[in-house]
Parts: sequence; structure tokens; C-alpha cells
Amino acid sequence: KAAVRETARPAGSLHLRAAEVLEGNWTGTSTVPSRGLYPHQWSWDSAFIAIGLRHLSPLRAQTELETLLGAQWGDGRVPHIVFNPSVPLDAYFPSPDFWRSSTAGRSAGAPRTVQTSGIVQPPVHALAAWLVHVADPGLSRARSFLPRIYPRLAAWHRYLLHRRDLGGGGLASVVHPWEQGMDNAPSWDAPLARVAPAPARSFRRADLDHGAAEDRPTDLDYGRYVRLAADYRDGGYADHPTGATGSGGRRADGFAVEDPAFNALLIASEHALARIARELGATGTARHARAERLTAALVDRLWDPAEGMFFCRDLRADGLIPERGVSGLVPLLLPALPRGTADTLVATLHGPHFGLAGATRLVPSYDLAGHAFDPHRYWRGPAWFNTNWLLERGLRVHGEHARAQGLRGALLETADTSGFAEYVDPYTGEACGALGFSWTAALTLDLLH
Ligand code: 9YW
Repeated sequence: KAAVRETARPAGSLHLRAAEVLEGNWTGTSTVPSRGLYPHQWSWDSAFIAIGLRHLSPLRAQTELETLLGAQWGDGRVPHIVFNPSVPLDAYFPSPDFWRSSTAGRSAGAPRTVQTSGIVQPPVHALAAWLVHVADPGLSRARSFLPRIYPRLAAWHRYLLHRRDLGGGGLASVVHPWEQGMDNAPSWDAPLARVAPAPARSFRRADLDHGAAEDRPTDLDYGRYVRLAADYRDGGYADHPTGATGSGGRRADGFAVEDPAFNALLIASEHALARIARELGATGTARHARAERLTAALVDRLWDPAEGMFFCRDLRADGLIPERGVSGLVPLLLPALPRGTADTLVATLHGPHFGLAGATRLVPSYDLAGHAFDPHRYWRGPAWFNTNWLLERGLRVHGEHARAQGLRGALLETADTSGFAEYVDPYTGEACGALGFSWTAALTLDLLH
């Protein structure tokens, strides 16, 4: 709290303005990430939003997660977008008529009444559900919040750990860069280069109506995103785990990547699910043990001791992708990380590639010295509030309280001066992308409490 008072603006007004952003982006059943750019419900956004919303209204925070999980598919997947039927089709691309979830996703159990995308996003939901519960256990119990959502969260994790174990090593894979949430991160360049782009004239980018082209992914990136999503849709959104087909995970085409942040969030959520199970009368021991096994698998498959961080594994090329992205630092969140691994990650965070507490205000999304670094282009350099919030938490998990406090102060200050920007220049804190961005406001509220 002291760090807030040291800034020019009083804490009360920062709190109030963050609350106003969330109020303005609330639709009645969920929160849009941003009014202009992202007018529907996004999966991992909603989890981060609920984490902040619990301090304003635990009821709204519970509702946020219930709305998202209400659109879960029969196979357990939680879609990355739940579409608002009252928003015009051309407001966002790809729209429901591209995904065609209720028809193309029928055999995977897509809901009939609500339109969704068919891909997923990082599983932050069980972590969010637990944090929402502890904010007001009385309300949570009165509404049977946990008993109602626990089976859905368990099915979600089951989907990821079984249907999405494409590499056969226990970790979940993403089949599209949008699934990992860091759309145009340089880690995707090599696996995406194998994808034939859809012709630029076959789709219209609604995002360019709202964002500066030089801050957004390129048209070539978009052509490849569209091709991958269309192919997945045309295959009925079916997954091909190695165990199920004997060869699915080793196909040479397509896109299949084990990502450190995606899996770290799954593991953190598995620990949270253990706590939820315990609250509901089970022991939770098996889930904690599974989370520890998954942490060991993460280190085994994605840790690079020479580079001192985690990397993505490209299953098609069968190797680590040598691009330093913030995703490779997010496993700091995990309590069962070996001490030496955690210490090395803390050193990497403060070293020349990420520059925390030195060259940069906030942790950039990509290596400051990397060949693809661009301080303004989306996930190729700018600092994002959700990843920085995760790292602040990770520093505290490993007892680095002073460093966590420094990062917390920088986050609050930058959220304030940038107008709750979607992302910022990591050196200057200059706002990029949309303003009044929901997870920026929500995580500000969480840090203020
Ligand atoms: C898009 C909503 C989403 C985030 C993603 C971010 C962006 C959607 O916006 O993707 O159209 O590019 O990359 O992480 O969930 O805020």
C-alpha cells in the first residue's frame, strides 16, 4: 500500500477509476475486455477480471466465471470467446459465422444456444474461482458457487491433460497461437512459417478499425491464424492425442506447441482445484500430487539450464524454440519449482534480456536484445499487465518480497499514467493498444488490496 501513496495520485482515486473501467465494460452477465476492440467475452480475460472484480462485487465475479463456464463444450473445452448475440457480426473478426461452433463443433459437444469460438485460452479459471471464493466465502457457500463450478473446472482440466496431451509427455499443447494468448509472440514464427496463409482477400480485419496497424500483428500473421483456425474447424475441432491415435502428435503439418505459461497456469489452477476439492470435503491430495508431477514434467520438457529460462517446445519439429519470451518466466508462479530453478528465473528476470528494475519499468513480453524485439508491437516487446501480475505473484511465492513490492509499485503507477492501457512500451510506460482495458483495471484493483 505504501507504494501507492508515494505516487502523485491518491490510492482512492486510482481504485475508483479502475472500478469505473470495469463498470463501463460490464454487460450484465460478463465483462468485455475493451468496448471497441473486443466486444465479446474472452476466456482468460474473464479469469483475470474476476480476480479484480471480487474486491468490488463478489457476486459479479462469480457471475463472470459462471457465464464463461456456461458455454463449456461437452468434451470439456472452455472456448476462448463467448459471443454476445447483440453485437453486429462485423464488429469483430473472426465472428460466429467463421467458427460455426454449433454445427462444426457438434461432435465435440459445442453448446446449441450460445455461439463460441472452437479454440481455448490459458486455464487461469480454477485459480480465479478459488480467489473469488476466498473473497467472500459466505456468499460463495450461500450460492453453492464451488459445488456448481467444480465439475466444470475438473472437466476442463481433464480435456487439457488428456485430449491436448499431443506430445505424450503429460503437458497440454496449444494448436493455435491465439490459444496461448500471446498472439504474435516471436516463439510462434518458426512453427507458423510452415502454415500456408489464407488469402488476404478472404477475410476482413476488424481489429484495424480500432488499433494502429504498427501496434498489431501483420496481415501475413493473420492469414496464417485464419488458415489454422479454419483447418481445425473443418476437422470438427477434433484433437489427436498421441495415445489415442498412435501418431497424432507426430504429424508433420499443422501447429502443436507446448508452452511454459499455458502449462504453468494449468498447474497453478490444479493446485487451486485441490483447495476447492478440500473445501468441498475431499482431501485434494491427489490433485496437489498431480500438480507436482506436472511441475516436474514442465522442467523436464521445457527448461533450458544454459539459458536460465523455459522455452516453447515445437512438437512438429521436435525441439525447443530458442526465442526468449515472457512465457518462459511465468512458471515462477509454481510453488513446487526446484529452489535453484526459481533462483535462476529471478536472475533472468533482472538480467539483460528482461531488464526488470534496471532498463525497464515492467517486464517486456519479449527479449530486449532479441532480433524481433519491437517495443510497440503487441506481444513482440511491449509489457502487459497480466504477465507482470503473474510474475509479481511468482516473486512472492518464492519469498522475493522486496522485488515483488518494486514490481507492484511500477504496475500501479503505469496502470494509472497509461489510462489502464492494454499494453505499454516497457521502457517508457507509454500506452499502446486500447485504453480502459479490463484486465489492467482488474489487476490494479487486486494489487491495491
Ligand atoms: C485478438 C482479448 C484478447 C486477449 C489476448 C490478446 C488479444 C485477440 O485480445 O487477442 O483479436 O487479437 O492477444 O491475449 O485475450 O483481450
